Amino acid sequence: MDLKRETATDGRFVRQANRFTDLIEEGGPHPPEPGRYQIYASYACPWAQRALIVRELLGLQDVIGVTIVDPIRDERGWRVPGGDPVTGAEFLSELYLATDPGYQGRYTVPCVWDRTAERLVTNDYPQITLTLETAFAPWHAEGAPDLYPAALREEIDALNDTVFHGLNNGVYKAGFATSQEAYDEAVTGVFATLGLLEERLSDGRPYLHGEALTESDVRTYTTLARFDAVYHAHFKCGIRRLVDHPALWAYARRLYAIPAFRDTTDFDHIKRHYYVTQTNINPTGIVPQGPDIDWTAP
Ligand SMILES: N[C@@H](CCC(=O)N[C@@H](CS)C(=O)NCC(=O)O)C(=O)O
Repeated sequence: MDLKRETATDGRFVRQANRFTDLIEEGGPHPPEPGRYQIYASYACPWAQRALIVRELLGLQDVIGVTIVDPIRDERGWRVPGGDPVTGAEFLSELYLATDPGYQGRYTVPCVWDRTAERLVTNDYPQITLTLETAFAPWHAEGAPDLYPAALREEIDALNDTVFHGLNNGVYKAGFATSQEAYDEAVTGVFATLGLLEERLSDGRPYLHGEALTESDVRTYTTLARFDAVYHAHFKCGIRRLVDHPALWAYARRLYAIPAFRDTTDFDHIKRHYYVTQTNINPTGIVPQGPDIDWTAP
């Protein structure tokens, strides 16, 4: 994994911008339609798992397809084992290059392919879940949760921003830092954010915004699910573990008990992907055993 382009001169990790940011929206070139869009995702990837969770929570499985890539990536990027039934692609790069032959960034999941236009619409991960929640509302299953209720959007956006910088991307900033200062700053931010969330949940509320499950819970969960298994050691986020935060750990297990969260959490893909693929920070590619954690404990 070559991160030169995403490393600042002071050793900080600076994530690349999302190249494809078209919207799926009524009246635009990519209108919402059942059967038209395919999501490419890895169970290993926290950004992609968000989309998998939301798709299942909203009951959109028959409306939007999913192709899961192999957790191990080599220099050719993500691979579709056996080839993609929708496009025939063997590598995700084929979809990026079919859409933009001059594309030079990383070929990332999640991304969404338009089967009618035969091009990528978006790899803009924060927008993908919001699109499923809003543009696809006419196809939500009966009784599906409203993950992005109009009355709470400002609060949700604000918390998502804190969680992104301090936690979702914070662990990457710690893991990919190439200077002590950059690492120290990032890891301090990660644990400050965990502390903040721990405190927020300590009043006994089941979810971050109260009684109702929202987009903020989805975004927080995918980092928590990887925390002790990967980020604690591999990304050097070692000050404390998730299980050392009683309210957060109970909250993470509460989410794991929901099928959409549990079904899309694959600890084997997660561990093999990070430890085998990110040889810049784990040159031997050895996948550690453990930790022995019971996510199903009551
Ligand atoms: N699209 C975003 C976030 C998605 C992302 O980073 N996905 C990772 C997996 S967690 C990926 O696909 N990486 C491919 C690569 O590094 O070649 C980005 O470009 O930073």
